[in-house]
Amino acid sequence: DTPVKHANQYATTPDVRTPFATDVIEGLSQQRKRLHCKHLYDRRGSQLFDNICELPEYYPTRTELAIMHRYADAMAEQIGPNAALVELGSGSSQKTRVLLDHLREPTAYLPVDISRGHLLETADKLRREHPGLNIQPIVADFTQPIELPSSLATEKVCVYFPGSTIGNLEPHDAVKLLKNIAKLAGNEAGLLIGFDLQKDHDVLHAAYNDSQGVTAAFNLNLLHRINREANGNLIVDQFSHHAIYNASKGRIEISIESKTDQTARIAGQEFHFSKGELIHTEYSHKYTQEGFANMAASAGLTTKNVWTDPRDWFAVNYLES
Ligand code: AVJ
Repeated sequence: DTPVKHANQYATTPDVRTPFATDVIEGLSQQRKRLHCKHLYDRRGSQLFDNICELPEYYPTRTELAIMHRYADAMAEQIGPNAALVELGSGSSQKTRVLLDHLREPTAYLPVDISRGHLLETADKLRREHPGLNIQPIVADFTQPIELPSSLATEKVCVYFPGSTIGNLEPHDAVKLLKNIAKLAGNEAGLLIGFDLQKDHDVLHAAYNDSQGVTAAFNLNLLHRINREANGNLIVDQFSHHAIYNASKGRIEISIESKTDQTARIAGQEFHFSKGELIHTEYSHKYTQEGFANMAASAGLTTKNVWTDPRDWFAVNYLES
């Protein structure tokens, strides 16, 4: 007789855990609870982030897009012909379309993203728009060293890293990532990167505390994900979105706040949350142009060109090693 199997082995075998559940448990076991921001971008999270980009208060996406429209020709000129374009954290690749439309005979486009479904969908869409282009999506976490297909060994590579995604990383990790990029692209390393600039604190605060609550839904979606994928029983209504600008660190600090004293089970383990306790989920660093150039220099990258918008709210830089 075959023994009856349990529907969910993770519920009954706490030692067998998915990488996601392991990460969640590790983060929630810390003195200061934290959840890695990469986990915000499941399918639903990626959709919600796309919605954030449309919000009236969320200026970064449309500001960067305007910079791309205005200077894509100059950027293409700077990058030069016959480059393979590697995009990190490609999301819905909106800005990439602008760049690809201006690049001179790009040899390939390799979007790298952690959200598989989202990545493959956008790759398909782009294939229809650029039928001649060699498009090779790579499902990967770009904070880990990235391996490119060996077919690119001799190509000139330009890494495109838009969206101020680098702002998620603390300076030490940002430098590590920039070093990885410099290595990845070999001798002819090129990096086109977009990052958010320091500005009026009210503008920053509003961008991460929108009136429609989309940013809150994006942040709290992580709790739903834990319930679904790590066998949690968190009551999401008993938590709230929290985002403040830390001026001395030049960053928005996003957390999930517990509204009450409460206990929950996740992957067979119990966690206590005190009223007012914060679970850190994401940083969004805001730079000065000079500060960014210094950080890049410490990773061995030289700033070759700088493009910005009329209000100096966002910057796109081209760097080489
Ligand atoms: C994707 C990291 C650029 O920091 O502005 C937006 C993420 N989180 N609203 C940002 C985010 C909440 C976003 N990045």
